[in-house]
Amino acid sequence: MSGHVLALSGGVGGAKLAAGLGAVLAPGRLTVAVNTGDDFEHLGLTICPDIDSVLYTMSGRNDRQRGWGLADETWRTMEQLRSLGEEDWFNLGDRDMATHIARSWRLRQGASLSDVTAHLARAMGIGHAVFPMSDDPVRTQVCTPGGWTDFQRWFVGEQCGPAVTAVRFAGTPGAAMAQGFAEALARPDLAAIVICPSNPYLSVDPVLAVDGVRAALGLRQVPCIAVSPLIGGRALKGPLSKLFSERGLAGTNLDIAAHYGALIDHIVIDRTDAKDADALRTGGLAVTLSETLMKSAEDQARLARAVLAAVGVEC
Ligand code: FO1
Repeated sequence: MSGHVLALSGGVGGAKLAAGLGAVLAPGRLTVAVNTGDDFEHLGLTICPDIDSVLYTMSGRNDRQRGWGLADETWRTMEQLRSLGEEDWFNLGDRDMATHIARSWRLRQGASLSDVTAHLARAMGIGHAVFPMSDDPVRTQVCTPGGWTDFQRWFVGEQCGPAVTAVRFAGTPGAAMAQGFAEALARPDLAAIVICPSNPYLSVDPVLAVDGVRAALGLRQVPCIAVSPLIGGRALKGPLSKLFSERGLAGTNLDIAAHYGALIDHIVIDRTDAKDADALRTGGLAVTLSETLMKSAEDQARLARAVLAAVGVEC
């Protein structure tokens, strides 16, 4: 089957699969709806880390070593800000800063986040649609022993150190799906929905918390396939494995599948986790084993092809 593909993505890992899907699908066949729960205002700028990761990775500009931001980055503005006594816990590269300035300026002129993101995607030569999950502000907050904290303060400022007892998405309910996201979900030629290998609690749940998303996924007429962020039973980067243990969970693919429940029909897991396949199948899911590590653009495209083949979508 040909048709359109809708991908739900968070930052780094999700962005890599989004880039792979973008590379193997003809221009215009992919819509990526991106988590904006990580967004925040910093030094007068609107920062949208997951949108940035998706745009930079889909356009091949991302820094693979660091995992976020642009390749070939310099940090002179940051040094200068530090010397002026400004906050320096969140690093803004010189070239990356241009994205935040352009976004903030256009938002201040009255453009929506969808319009600004579409403009940035076009400017970066991306031939697919990239939308924020919502044009309304949604802010992920984590509850730690010190109380509720904004996501980036905990993630970058505290290096994910304090234990998390609860997560909330301020602005939900009440945040509407971005029009482009809602339109992609309703397309008559929609062939599949892909949940990218992002953190289910911190990156995918905010997307699912947007008004109408869970209901629309519940009524889907097409397969919804999730790609597990686990490799060898652990998240490669980020706090997912820590969050699992803080919840008293073993943190295997069974926990990922249980978390998504009836929202998914199919899961792609890494070959190193083949031992989980039988139990997942017994639970009613179709399972595809693949190499899910994405070190290069070729890896991204290979995994994208495996995901699309698993749900019978031609590329
Ligand atoms: N992540 C860090 O670990 N440290 C940083 O200083 C940092 C700065 C940053 C600036 C712009 C941007 O778009 C992303 C940035 N990130 C940084 C990544 C970001 O905090 C997280 O990777 C995501 O929010 C989680 O998906």
